[in-house]
Amino acid sequence: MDDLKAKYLGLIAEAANEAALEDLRVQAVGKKGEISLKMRELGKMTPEERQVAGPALNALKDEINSALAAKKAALADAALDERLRSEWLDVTLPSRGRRAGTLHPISQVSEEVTAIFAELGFSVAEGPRIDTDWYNFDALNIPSHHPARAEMDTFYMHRAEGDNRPPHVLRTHTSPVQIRSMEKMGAPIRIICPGGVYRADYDQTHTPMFHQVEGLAIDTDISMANLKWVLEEFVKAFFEVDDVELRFRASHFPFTEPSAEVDIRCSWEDGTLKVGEGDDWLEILGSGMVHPKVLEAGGIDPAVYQGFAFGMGIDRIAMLKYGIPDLRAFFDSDLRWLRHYGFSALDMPTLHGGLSR
Ligand code: 2NM
Repeated sequence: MDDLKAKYLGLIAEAANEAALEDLRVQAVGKKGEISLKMRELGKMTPEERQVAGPALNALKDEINSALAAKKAALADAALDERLRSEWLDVTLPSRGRRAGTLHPISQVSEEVTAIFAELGFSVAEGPRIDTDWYNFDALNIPSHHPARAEMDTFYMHRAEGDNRPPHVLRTHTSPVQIRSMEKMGAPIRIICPGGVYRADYDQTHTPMFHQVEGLAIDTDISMANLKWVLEEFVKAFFEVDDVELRFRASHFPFTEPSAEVDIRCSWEDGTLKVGEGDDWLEILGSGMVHPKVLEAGGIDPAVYQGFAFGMGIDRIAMLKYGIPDLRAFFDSDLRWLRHYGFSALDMPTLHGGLSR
């Protein structure tokens, strides 16, 4: 028994970890452990022998169990000490300087456009991105079988069987907001509607979601001349140049009559755009006089009121102004891209402060 005791107390003292300790426990006092087997031999002993061996074996078993427990606690302490040493962290250190987030170029340009048109007396109107096909199409003089509906690559919302609400679409332009605003505010009205729009189209120059800003001015004495002046003021302010030349090309939209696409005089040198000079023309927007049927759909009397409207792509004018080559990168959420093209959130664009600095 002295040999057993010396052997196991020695092995326990040297056990390197809990697993080794558990192996020793099984070896010594487990069901078929060395000491348990000895205890089974008690039955074969004479009562006198048993009276001596029994308590001695029990005492040995107890001693080994306490040695196991003590070593287990010591190992756990050592493991904790090691964790505290290796996982130590000085929480009083100053934190690593964090980089402030930046405004996405689309947000920046939306703010710039809003600031310019605010100065011209336009307020901002917003509306739902999911709307009925009446607001998105019919009210804009695009009836059911009009080819413009097919050309728009519209996303239709799924409708469950038996759902007899009118069909809903992801708005393909922000014009439904203008119809809603006419209904709500009546005439005279001067608004711009910036926001995301959706068309099922995806290639180098198209993403299925993009951003538009549309403008609308309705009063009793509005003409294309007012449109031309407003757009000139806008282009000068937006591109931060003193002079621009606009070219109106006759065009067609269902919601305006007459309609015009507007180009600005520009030059491209080494891939950089210069607005207001050169021999190239850059198409930036569509516009026209609001069709009488559209005024009527908005609840405005076309015999009394008339107005102009225009629409342009925010993503596109952002690319032009800030020299961003790839449209699809706008929506990748690539942090390096955002750092490169992002704007300080604290420098809100204002006309007097300089739009973009
Ligand atoms: C464009 C081109 C021409 C337009 C029309 C309207 C509304 F709702 F007032 F009739 N909003 N925007 C319009 C007109 C949009 O985008 C190329």
